[in-house]
Amino acid sequence: MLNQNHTVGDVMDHPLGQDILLKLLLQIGISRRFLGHPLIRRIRLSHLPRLTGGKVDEGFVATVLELLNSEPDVPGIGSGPGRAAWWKEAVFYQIYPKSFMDSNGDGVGDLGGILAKLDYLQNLGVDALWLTPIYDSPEADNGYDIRDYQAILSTYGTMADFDALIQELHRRGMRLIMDLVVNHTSDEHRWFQEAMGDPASPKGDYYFFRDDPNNWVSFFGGSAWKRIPQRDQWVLHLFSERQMDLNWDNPALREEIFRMVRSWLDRGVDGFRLDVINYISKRPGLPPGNECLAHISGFRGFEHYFYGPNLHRYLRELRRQALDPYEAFSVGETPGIGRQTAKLLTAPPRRELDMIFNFDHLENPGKVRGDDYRYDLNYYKEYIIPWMEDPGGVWMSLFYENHDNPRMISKVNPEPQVRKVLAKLLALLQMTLRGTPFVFQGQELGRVNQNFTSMDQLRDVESLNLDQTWRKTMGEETARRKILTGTRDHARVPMAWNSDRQAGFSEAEPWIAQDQDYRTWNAPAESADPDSVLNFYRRLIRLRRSHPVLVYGEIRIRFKKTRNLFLYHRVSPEETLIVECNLSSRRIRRRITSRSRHRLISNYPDLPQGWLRPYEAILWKQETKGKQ
Ligand code: TEU
Repeated sequence: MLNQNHTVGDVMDHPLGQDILLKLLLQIGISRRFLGHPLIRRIRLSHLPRLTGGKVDEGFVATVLELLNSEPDVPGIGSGPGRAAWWKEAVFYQIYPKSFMDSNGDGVGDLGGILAKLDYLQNLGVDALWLTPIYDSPEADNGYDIRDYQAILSTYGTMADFDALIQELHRRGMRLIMDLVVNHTSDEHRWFQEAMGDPASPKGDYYFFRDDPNNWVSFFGGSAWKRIPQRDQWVLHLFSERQMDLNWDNPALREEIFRMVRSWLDRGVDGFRLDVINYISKRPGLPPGNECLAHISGFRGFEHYFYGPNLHRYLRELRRQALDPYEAFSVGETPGIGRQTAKLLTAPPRRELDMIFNFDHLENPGKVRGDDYRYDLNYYKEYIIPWMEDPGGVWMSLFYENHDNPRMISKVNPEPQVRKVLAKLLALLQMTLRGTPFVFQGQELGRVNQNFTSMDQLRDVESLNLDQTWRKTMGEETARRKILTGTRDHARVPMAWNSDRQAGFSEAEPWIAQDQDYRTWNAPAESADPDSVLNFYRRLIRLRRSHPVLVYGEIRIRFKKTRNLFLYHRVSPEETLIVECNLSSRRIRRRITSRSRHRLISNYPDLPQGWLRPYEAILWKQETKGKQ
């Protein structure tokens, strides 16, 4: 048990402690090396409040100690790729159904649209699809507010359409994972309706009703509590006020969830992406959030649910009772989970999750979504190295984009002249690092952010709510700028299926409008151009399939400290491939030659000489002596 007399070094030696401290440093933009300093390591926790002038108070120390003492386990060792699995070999493709393809002319994408585009996806070479929620929902948060887990939202189609989609995917040797949103339901879910109407009913305890709210805040702005007059009480919602947090401590609720999960697996689903799954266990009593932590992290109360006391137990139950009997795959969306706790959540012997999504690489240290800056890819390299070198049983998910974030190209370098090489550099890294790539729709076309200029172009509940909250604290203009920069809607505009009006997405006015970029950057135009981003993805995905070393091979990173150069070997007894990249927009000196190497793919037409050009990226095959 750790206490006040232990030191910063002791906290760093604890898996959860290390993750928390590194996360906090990341948030304030201080290098992790700071915590390795012997003098810092020796500081006693009880001295922190005085030494930091109150920036870290006693409550902060007590909260961190409580968290640490709730996790007795330490990650195991072992760094190999583990057993073979389809989901390690697969390239996943994330579909945001609402914006993918509209087959019935109502301006909203649907299952029929996905079905109609399976040739495109198969041709791209992806193996598995992840669909964001398509369940029945009032769509307060585009489907992440589920009203009925057993039904399909009518604008997306019917259960028959869904069955047809699964069947057609399986016929093509492809797989489907669904989004499982079980941290919360819609306020229109019948459980919530029943709980609201009758506290004594079996569902009365399915949510967090309290006589008095605590100080936790919602991710979408404002308090995390909503007044429910029928019960003369308050109810907890970590997201919008129409997404009510489920009380996983209730065993009957867990049973219902597991049953529901099994019913989808019975239909043939191959696995799930589990929405904010690390939030499901809240600390009993829902204690108030610490102000110092809130100040650093931006979210008050987070420490009481991002790694709750029963998290491991509930994940194991879910796995044992629902996933394992079907050998179903799981990838958890886990904001705030670091490298050591990732091991505790995914190392195979622990039988919890197969993979997680960690988000620490999506912004540079000290930056948040909404900050207008240029993302330095050197940070991505720095971030990924320890995950690659000390996986501890973690199989990495490799991604830069999803439906919650602006486009990566725009973050790194929005200059149009580098767009294509940069898109290809990102693709090459994603397909050759060790882990499973998740491509977000449109990424394969090299899509970039929208030129949003006013709030009325946005549809996302997060953007609209934050606008209300932030304009009070930072003023209308600053709030607007931050939101237009970071809005999730950059990723949510319709796919670019052609250069016609509505981008070939729909016959009708789409539910969200987009700028004119699709007129040139669209699927058929790129399909016809051998040098396009789309064709680069196609070739890369095929290379990944024909070179298993890219999946199961060892990874050896070289020149780790050399800025702007990212160079690594993928090695197996059969072959060695080498990735050589320039992470910057300036030319850099090469450290290897092209001799005895055969170029498999690169983003410039000719071979490099002594220099790597802006964002140049090459995949080499090392020639073996006998074959020269
Ligand atoms: O996102 C959870 C999450 O923590 C963030 O990514 C969130 O979108 C936001 O950036 C917090 O500031 C998941 C889903 O991916 C997201 O679309 C949902 O809105 C959210 O959960 C609630 O279900």
